[in-house]
Amino acid sequence: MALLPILRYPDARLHTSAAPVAVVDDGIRQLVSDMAETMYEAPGIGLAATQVNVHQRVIVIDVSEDKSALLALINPEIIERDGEQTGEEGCLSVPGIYEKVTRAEHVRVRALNERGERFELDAHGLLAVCIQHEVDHLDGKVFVEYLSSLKVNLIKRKLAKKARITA
Ligand code: K1U
Ligand code: ZN
Repeated sequence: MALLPILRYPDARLHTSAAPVAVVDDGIRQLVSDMAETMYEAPGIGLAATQVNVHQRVIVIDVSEDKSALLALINPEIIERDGEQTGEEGCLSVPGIYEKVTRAEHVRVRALNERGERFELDAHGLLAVCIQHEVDHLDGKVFVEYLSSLKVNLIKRKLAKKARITA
């Protein structure tokens, strides 16, 4: 097990489009395990491999209260989206920033599990939001890119100031 360093926005590597996983092997299972440990320690409810500078299509999510429902999605594909919900989102790569984003209320996702088996999952509410947020990371998109350029510039200035203080 290992804690992985998380890239911070506006690191250009967060804009990399991740490649599909060819084979779900022990290396991928180790990545899932390290990502889960990193997500729980942060703490967060999701993490995409992109955020730990691994550009393969792997995400982990746990939206349960007691960290009892770890979900690993390998090569996730959102195959249905409907409805609309607006809620505050955070991001471990954009620490301390929470902003409202509108997303689909329901998604159906197809993915591989840690054994390389294909499965489909219907998600609503927070789980649906988290899946959309993490799949965006794999496509090189960070949630602040849904905001106005005015807000994005403010956020960049805030993060730069924080980085100067903590350096
Ligand atoms: O991808 C990430 O950066 C993780 C992110 C996931 C997410 C949160 C909220 C809406 C959409 C996606 C986070 O986990 S931010 C931290 C957070 O939300 C949280 C932290 C501790 C307890 C509960 C939530
Ligand atoms: Zn994020």
